[in-house]
Amino acid sequence: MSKAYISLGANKGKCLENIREAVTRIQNKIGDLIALSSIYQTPSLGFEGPDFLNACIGIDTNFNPSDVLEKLLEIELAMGRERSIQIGYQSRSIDLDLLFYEEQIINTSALILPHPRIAQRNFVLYPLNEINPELIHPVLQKTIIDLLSVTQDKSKLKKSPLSDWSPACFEGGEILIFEGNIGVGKTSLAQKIAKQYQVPFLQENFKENPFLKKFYDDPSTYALALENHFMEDRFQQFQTFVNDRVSSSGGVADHSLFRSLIFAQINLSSSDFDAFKKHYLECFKTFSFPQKVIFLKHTINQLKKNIICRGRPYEQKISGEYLNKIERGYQSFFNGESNFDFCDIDLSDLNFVEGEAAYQIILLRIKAFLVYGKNPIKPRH
Ligand code: PH2
Ligand code: MG
Ligand code: MG
Repeated sequence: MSKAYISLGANKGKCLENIREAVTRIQNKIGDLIALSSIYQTPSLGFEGPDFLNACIGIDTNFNPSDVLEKLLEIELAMGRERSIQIGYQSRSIDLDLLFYEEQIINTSALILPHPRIAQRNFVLYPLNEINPELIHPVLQKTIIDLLSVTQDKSKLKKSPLSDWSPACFEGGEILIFEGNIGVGKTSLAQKIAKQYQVPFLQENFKENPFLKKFYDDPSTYALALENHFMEDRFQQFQTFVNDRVSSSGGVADHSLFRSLIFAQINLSSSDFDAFKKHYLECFKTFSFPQKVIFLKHTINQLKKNIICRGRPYEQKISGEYLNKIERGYQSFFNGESNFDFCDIDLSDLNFVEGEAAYQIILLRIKAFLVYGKNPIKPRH
């Protein structure tokens, strides 16, 4: 897999739709989306014409640079890009430029890499800086953020008011769910995202489960009561949350309904689990809702640290072995799942609580997933 960065621009026709469609086509034909900038409204540079909308994306691809270029041109053509023999730039319905392909430097008549005018163009530098400020230009040997600070381009960019790819997921009333192991950071991240997008937030009601403390003291005695209580509570909470939303706007939750299945399978005897699952499926038949799921991952060691750090006394007994079992439970659940969109985000080198940069990277991934969720984005490493 190689990393490539592409600039998208349009100043003719339905620009926003064209840019969105181009990203979908790139994702289907060239590679997985790993980062997606905001959309900027930019004055046309180098010729008289309407303002552009510009954005940049990062992808992981198995194609070589000239194949990527060829496919970008095919997409431009398929989307009705016209090139006239007129000299100089013309307005265009879509323009897709290959900016970088790993650190490759290429200089042929068909392809120049990196793209020769990156450093002179705010409409490229701004969105690139948003998705990877530390990316090094292999010819100029400067980072994007450094290029931005010295560029001669004085043009002013506005983050497009149409922008942020307006998460279609929320518009359509879907619930974005954060899932993952105990202590992975579901609540903190989900809360931050809900605030960012100003959508309602549903938080797990764990404090009111009277069996939780008892379960950690004596798992086998209290497992069934615990899991039943959680399941009923979760169905009830989700029902209220989904029904109460204003005009079916979306929402964010820090847990799922299926969390009950994953934990129950680990904690219950197999006969208890069979009955439990039957009950779950019956409830699920009468109540389900559109959802997108983000599966957060962390190392077991970090989970343990987080659990110590948040200091809930009854959780301090949780063993690495139990956390491992839960992690495997999630893995096998997602491996078998095809009923909803999900993507995983590995938080092991992304501390979003302390680092704003890490949070921004996570946000970009989530945005890409919300807009183009059909093919889950892959983690960078
Ligand atoms: N593309 C050009 C020339 N000028 N100006 C803006 N603002 N955005 C562009 O994408 C752009 C341009 C040539 O491809
Ligand atoms: Mg161009
Ligand atoms: Mg071009």
